[in-house]
Amino acid sequence: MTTDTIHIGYDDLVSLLERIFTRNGVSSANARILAENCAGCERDGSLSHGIFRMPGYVSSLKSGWVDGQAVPEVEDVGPAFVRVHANGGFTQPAFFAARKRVMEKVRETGVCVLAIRRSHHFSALWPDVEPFADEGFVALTVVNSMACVVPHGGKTAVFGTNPIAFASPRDGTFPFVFDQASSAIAHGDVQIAAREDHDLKPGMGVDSNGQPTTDPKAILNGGALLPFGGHKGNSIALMVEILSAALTGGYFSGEFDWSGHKGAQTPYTGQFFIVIDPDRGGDGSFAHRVSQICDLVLEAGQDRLPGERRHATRAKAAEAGIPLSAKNHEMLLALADG
Ligand code: NDP
Ligand code: PYC
Repeated sequence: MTTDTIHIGYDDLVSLLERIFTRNGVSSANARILAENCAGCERDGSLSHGIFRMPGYVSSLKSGWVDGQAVPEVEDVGPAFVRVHANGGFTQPAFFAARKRVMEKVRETGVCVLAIRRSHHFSALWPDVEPFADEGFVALTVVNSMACVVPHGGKTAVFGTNPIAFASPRDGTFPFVFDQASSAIAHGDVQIAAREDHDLKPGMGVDSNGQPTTDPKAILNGGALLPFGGHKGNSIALMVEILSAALTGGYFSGEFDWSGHKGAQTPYTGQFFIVIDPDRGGDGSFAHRVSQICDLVLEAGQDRLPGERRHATRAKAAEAGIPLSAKNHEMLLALADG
């Protein structure tokens, strides 16, 4: 094995990931969607949800916990409301199945809510909202995950790392997008820190005795994460449970039982979206106004806006290819051929 880095084109990475998914029982339509999503994360430098996740996808599929062949059922439940039953499959194919109907409703009514249930989300959220903003719409999404976050002042994990992502068009450049966990750190980054043997910053988690720790292994082995920002992040995490599970009809982060599926890693929960046409009834200045506030933030001294690092990484990958360590490339080849 070498320690060199190779550079792979986006399309080649998608094909390789697609092969891994189909080899592990995912239908070809679902495999394409998941491969594009995962390759997009790697290309943009969302490394906690790029190819790092492939062994987890495979392990969950092999355990029988998630149905790679699932065919989602889309239900039209109101002039501005779409529900999807994912039938135990991944969230992204369920989202794709509903996307056209959601867009039609946003064009018809100015707004649409999308509630997906009985679904597995194992990725970043920005790929779910950025395309709406590319088409001129504002989109917000939340998803709950697996119980590993203790409520503020609490003793046992109730919440998932419950991310929230928001996308808005703005003038003259790529959309404003942020995508962040409501825990102090994403679970994926704790796993990466444990693998690379480095400590976390203080304030991110507790050990199995509820004591603050910076050791990622202590968090992973019986410990838990904390919400970001104390009681304020706590309320966001709770809101995510309400929207992603109570409203959609999915499971809370601590409610599903995967103990009978050794190797299962994908949270079996729900996802909520709201998509808005910002120019409905307005004067058409929305994207310009968003640019104005973004400029004010930068002029006030913020280094950069969320999303800028991803887009810079994406631009670099378009020129030079997506960098993969030889070790990771070998890992993918082994999953594809092994
Ligand atoms: P980060 O803290 O890395 O980043 C959060 C957001 O802040 C990003 O939009 C990022 O933009 C932006 N940002 C980071 N640093 C700065 C800065 N200095 N100035 C301005 N903006 C900044 O994200 P998390 O670790 O909280 O989450 C990582 C990923 O994990 C997310 O994609 C999330 O969706 C995913 N996740 C998925 C879960 C699931 O259940 N599927 C559960 C939990 C997390 P940029 O990307 O450009 O750096
Ligand atoms: O990184 O916290 C995380 C996470 C949970 C589920 C998928 N990613």
